Amino acid sequence: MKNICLIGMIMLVCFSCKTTRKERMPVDSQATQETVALYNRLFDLMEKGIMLGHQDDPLYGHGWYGEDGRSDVKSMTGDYPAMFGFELGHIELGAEYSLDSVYFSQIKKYVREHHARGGISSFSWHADNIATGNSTWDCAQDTVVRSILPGGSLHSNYLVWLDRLGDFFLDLKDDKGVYIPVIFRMYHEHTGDWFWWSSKQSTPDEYKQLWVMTSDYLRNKKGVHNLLYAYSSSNVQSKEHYLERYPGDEYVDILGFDHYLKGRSEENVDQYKIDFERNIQIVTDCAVQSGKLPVVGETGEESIWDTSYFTSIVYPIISKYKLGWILFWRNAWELDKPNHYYLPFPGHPSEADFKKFVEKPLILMNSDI
Ligand code: BMA
Repeated sequence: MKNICLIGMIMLVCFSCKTTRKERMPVDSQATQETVALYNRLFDLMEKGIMLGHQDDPLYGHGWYGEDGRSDVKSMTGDYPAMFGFELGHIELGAEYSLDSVYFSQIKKYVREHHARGGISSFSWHADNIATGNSTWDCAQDTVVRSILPGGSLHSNYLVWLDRLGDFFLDLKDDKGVYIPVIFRMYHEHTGDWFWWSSKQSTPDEYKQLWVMTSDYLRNKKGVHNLLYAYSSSNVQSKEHYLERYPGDEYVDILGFDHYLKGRSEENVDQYKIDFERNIQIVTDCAVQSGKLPVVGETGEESIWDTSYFTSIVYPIISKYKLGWILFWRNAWELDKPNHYYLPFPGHPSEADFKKFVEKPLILMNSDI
């Protein structure tokens, strides 16, 4: 009898552990079953390692544009990154292509292909400034967010933009017509001051309202239920700083930050290491407390001057933490941006270092997931 009780108790404990592990629910209570599965898979994958992400990876790279099947990462390592980042800027205008001259139809195609081989896609959105008609970086006013909130003069115009955004997500379906779950890292780097939604351009309360309005509209009005929502600050100093504009646990699934190594001096490298690690510490602490997934939303060193950047700067820091992924920014194809790349390409002096980084068992590529 005693033994039976003991076995029963063990089974109960195991069962409840299993159910707790399976019970991670995204903030959208109507999230599709594939979206719930993706959220849980992300936590499982985090136990295995850190996924490599690269912005716009299959669309173009250093010195090429629109060559089906090509990727700078694949050319060097033989595999795609586990995660693709994509950019939606200008979807709000009803344009056919993004601010980086990429057709949205091509983005959908690569999301589908990547999904079919087990890969994951994440989206950023450099939306234009609706008040001036200028770019996302037009941040001379501190009234744009206020004007698009309910009651604001541009509210209804902005809802048209959200309609177009929502329609894009609703068009992400696999060949059986099932919605493909993706990550939406919206209104990113908001603790900086270079976007119209940033810290000098809106109050914390306005930013939170913007977040809530956007996700409520996508979920409840547009019926978009294939998104996981990622919150991604820029470089922050403390937990309080990180959470100052946080819309709340019921609106965010994933916690991240964006921070870059800028400049070639030793001093800058040292400062980057300190800032990068502090941000990882803040994000992982907050994520553990709230049960969210911690990630590095964006990072990199433009042109990768430091030929041991990946193995001697990034790896020693990230390998101390549990992180869902680390996403490196794009390798621009534009002829007027020859130095705008954040991962190497064949023949680049940092290629060998990047390959060593990717070969680490902790770094997960497409075939590892
Ligand atoms: C920035 C730069 C820009 C680009 C924008 C959106 O960081 O790469 O050239 O237009 O992201 O992708």
